[in-house]
Amino acid sequence: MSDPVRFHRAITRAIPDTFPNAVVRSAPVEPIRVDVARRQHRAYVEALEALGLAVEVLPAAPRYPDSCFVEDCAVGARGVALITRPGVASRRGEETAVAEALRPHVRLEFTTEPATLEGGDCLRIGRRWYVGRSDRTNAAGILRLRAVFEPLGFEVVEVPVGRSLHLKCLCSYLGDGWLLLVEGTIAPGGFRDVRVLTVPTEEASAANCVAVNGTVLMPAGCPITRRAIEATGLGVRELDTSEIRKADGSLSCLSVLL
Ligand code: CIR
Repeated sequence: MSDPVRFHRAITRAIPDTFPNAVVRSAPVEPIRVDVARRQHRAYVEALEALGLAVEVLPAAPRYPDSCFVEDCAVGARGVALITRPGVASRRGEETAVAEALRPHVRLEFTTEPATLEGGDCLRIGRRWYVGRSDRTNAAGILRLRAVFEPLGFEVVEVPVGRSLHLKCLCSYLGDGWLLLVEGTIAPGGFRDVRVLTVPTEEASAANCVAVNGTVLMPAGCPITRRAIEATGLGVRELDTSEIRKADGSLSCLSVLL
């Protein structure tokens, strides 16, 4: 995990039959189609493989409807993974299988009550962690992140995310100093040493991208953001996320990258 946009391995987890019971902030207009969600997940795994990553797909865990969103279960850098404690009770326990998958590759640290922390709130840019203070990540969770990563040379910068689910619903780091950020949300000045690519409100879902080895995986159907990313010289590949989005997820939440 030495460079945030150079990765060689990904941990993912298959979509369970119970996926339609995922935690959502408002019920989708159309019900979640599990078969389509699985196809979209498979395309995501294949896209990571095509970018050179060894992808591990953990078996589905029907007891945890949200368990495909592995990003929330671990925060990793520099050979260490901090296993989180999710902010919603129904997701607690998902992190165990993710920890076991990471154990052969990194040193594990853990998060205990009363701390809550979710990986969707943790954005790494070089030697800084930006961490969203959200309904899912509390002050004790942020303290835990500091305790694990400051001794490794990281600065931890807290960012209020307002009513957003996670920090990474609003922004993604693409590498080369480029930060995607939804207009009118977090003040760009809150991020240091970056060049901001503004995502228009009507394409807000495009703010959650996955940058891997020079290519940006982005949600399909956001042409303004796509053109802005392409203008940086980075490669772009669009992925359909319609069913994942119905469960309040997007691309980054589907993997832990090492
Ligand atoms: C949840 O509410 O926890 C899930 N339905 C969605 C989690 C998405 N995670 C992420 O973006 N990191």
